Parts: sequence; structure tokens; C-alpha cells
Amino acid sequence: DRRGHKMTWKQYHRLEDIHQFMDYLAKTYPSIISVNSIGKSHEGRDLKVLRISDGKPTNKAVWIDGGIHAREWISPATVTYFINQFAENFDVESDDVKNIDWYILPVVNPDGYEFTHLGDRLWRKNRKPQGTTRVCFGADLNRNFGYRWGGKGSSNNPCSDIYRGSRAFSEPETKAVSDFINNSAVNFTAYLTYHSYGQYILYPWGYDSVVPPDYQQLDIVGKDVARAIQQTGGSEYSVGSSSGLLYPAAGGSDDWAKAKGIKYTYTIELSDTGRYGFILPVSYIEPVARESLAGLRVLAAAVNKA
Ligand code: ING
Ligand code: ZN
Repeated sequence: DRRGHKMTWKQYHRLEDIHQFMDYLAKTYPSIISVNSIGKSHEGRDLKVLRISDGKPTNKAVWIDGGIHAREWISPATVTYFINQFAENFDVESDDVKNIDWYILPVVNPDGYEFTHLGDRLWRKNRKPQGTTRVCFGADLNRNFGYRWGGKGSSNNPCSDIYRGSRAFSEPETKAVSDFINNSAVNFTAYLTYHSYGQYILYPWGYDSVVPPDYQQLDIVGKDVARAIQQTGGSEYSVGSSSGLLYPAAGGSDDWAKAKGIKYTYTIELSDTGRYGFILPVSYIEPVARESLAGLRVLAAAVNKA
């Protein structure tokens, strides 16, 4: 269309629309945006990361991902909304936003995401055949990361929805994310991973009911983010450690990022609180994304002060 892509935030889009949107932005704004594939999914789909940066050497760096879990459609929708806002309005963004190199992977689990569009709307895991028999499909990518992998809240049963995989980073999607973050020479100050649902801002640890030494700072910034969301769109988010507020779950991406030393590491569980759950109507996309962006701007301010 007129803008050269099909993304609307008035409906949920297939992976191809999301990838074409990212490529369009890289082509249209080459001085600030680049797109790179950091690897391929089990079924061979690209894992496309978009980088937005004005190239200042003093910039901080923030990682954002979405779509680790296939059925949580509001996550890629929200993360692509962030991309669109920053791309289309970078020159008028705040210094807090412009002083960050943003690395954004909207769909960590493209095979699962496509499967929820074509087959099973409530699929969670990736689509790699598992176990010796390969009769069951998928590992839970948010149980497959390599910090305290194999602990509480994860399963060794390949047919379980919380199957942890055969070993840490056994899945190409989690391996690609960790390889990129480990090898890129970028020093990330924040790692944000968007899920749904429940309206929570969660910080480590997930593996057990303990908190990191700097949890009070994570709690303060998390509550600042929650307040911005509430003041913008009215949604109320609870803030706390994932193990404390929800349940212990080892192998999450946030624990791995925090253990690497990335200070502001959060799992954000977007709307709603259960009325529609994963099947959030499309009329919610814009309000959820808009208030989430207000929260992200507050996080950007904290990152610049770190
Ligand atoms: N919830 C997360 C899950 O993976 C979570 C909750 C967050 C667990 C952080 C561990 C660490 O179960 C959803 N909805 O995916
Ligand atoms: Zn999830």
C-alpha cells in the first residue's frame, strides 16, 4: 500500500507481513534502521532482528523480544508497534529513546506463530519434533535457556507444554538469541521479553523464590513503568519477581539475561487479566500497544541513568 507495508495494528498479522514491514523500514530509513537475520527456526524461517540507532558511540543498548510463545499474539503486535513509532518518529523522539541502540526481535518462535494461524490457535512451544520417538512436537522456549536449566516449573516430558528441551539451548531459536547476545559485542543494559497474559512486570529470579541483590532497583523501575502504563491507558500491572508473583519456572530467558549481567531484565505479561486471555480481540491491540510504549519510554529513562 501507500506506506509500502501491510501492518495495521487493527488486526493480527502473519509472519510474512511482519518481516516485510521490517525490511520496508530498513529500506526507507537506512541511516537509522537495519535488519539482520540472527539465525533460522527449526523449519527454516528467519529470526529477524531490527536495529534502530542514530549511531552515537555513547549510546546504551536495549534488547526487546516478542513471540517466544506462539499463541501470545498481542506480543508481536505490541513490539512491532514500538518499532513503527520509533522508526516513523525518530527525529522527534526524546533523548532517552535516541540515546539507545534498540535491538528488536518481534517473533522468537516463528514456526509456532505460523502454526497458531494455520492449525492450533493455542499452541505455545516451537515445532521441533522431540524425544527419541519424535511423536510430540515442541520445546517451551521459555524453559530452554541456560541458566539453572532443568529446574522447577519445567518438564522432561516432550509432550508437555512446559517441556524444557533435551538440554539448555537445544532449540535453534533460543540458541540464536543467546549466540547473538553473547557474540555481538553489544553491552545490553536492558532485556525486555513480552508475553501475555496477566498484566505483570516480572523481574528475576524465575528459577526459585529468591531475588537478585539489586532487586529493589528492579522493583522501583518496574513500578515506574507500571505507573506510566496505568496513567496512559488505565491498565493495572502488578510488579514483582516471576517466582514470587507467579510460580517458579527455570530456564526462562529473563533469568539467563540477568545472569549474564544485563541489569534491567523484565518479562512483561501484557493484557488482559483473563477475560479473553490469549485470544485478545483486535480492538485491544492499539490501546495495549500505546500504553506499553509509555511504559517503555520510562524504562528508556532508567536505562540512560544506569
Ligand atoms: N508466562 C511465563 C511462562 O513462561 C514466566 C511466566 C515469566 C515464567 C518469567 C518464568 C520466567 O510461563 C507466560 N504467559 O508465558
Ligand atoms: Zn509466554
